[in-house]
Amino acid sequence: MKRVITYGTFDLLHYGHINLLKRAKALGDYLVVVISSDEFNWIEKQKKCYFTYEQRKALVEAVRYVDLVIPETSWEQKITDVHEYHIDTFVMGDDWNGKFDFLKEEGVEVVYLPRTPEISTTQIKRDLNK
Ligand code: C2G
Repeated sequence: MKRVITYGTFDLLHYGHINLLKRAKALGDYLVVVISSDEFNWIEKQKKCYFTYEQRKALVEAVRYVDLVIPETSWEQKITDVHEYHIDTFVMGDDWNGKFDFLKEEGVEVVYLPRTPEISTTQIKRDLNK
């Protein structure tokens, strides 16, 4: 059983997120998705989410590629997460390219996947405000 993990905010869930989750699941058999808590988003990423953590969790849990959703409350938890959940592969979109290579020292394969162009939560908000 190959276990994959990925992290994100996943606010206003869109096809770019789904494309990432689909490709992440294709790299193994079990996908853990770590969703940023409301506090983590605000304090660490200055992101104000439209949907609360619970709402974002419910949406991502409904995606067929996802097996488990847990909260992201710190930047540092990745190292403990990969051991606690016996992760083989860590996946992120390539806007994070190189940022998490330290996880290779934990024996984890680190994969950066191309982002889906044109779509983002920020773009959706911008378009809706026009
Ligand atoms: N993504 C993508 N294509 C898009 C938009 C997002 O592939 N058009 C990917 C991102 O690269 C990321 C995932 O979808 O891998 C989630 O994106 P966000 O919700 O924007 O996550 P982010 O705020 O980058 O949080 O500790 C890591 C952070 O929690 C990542």
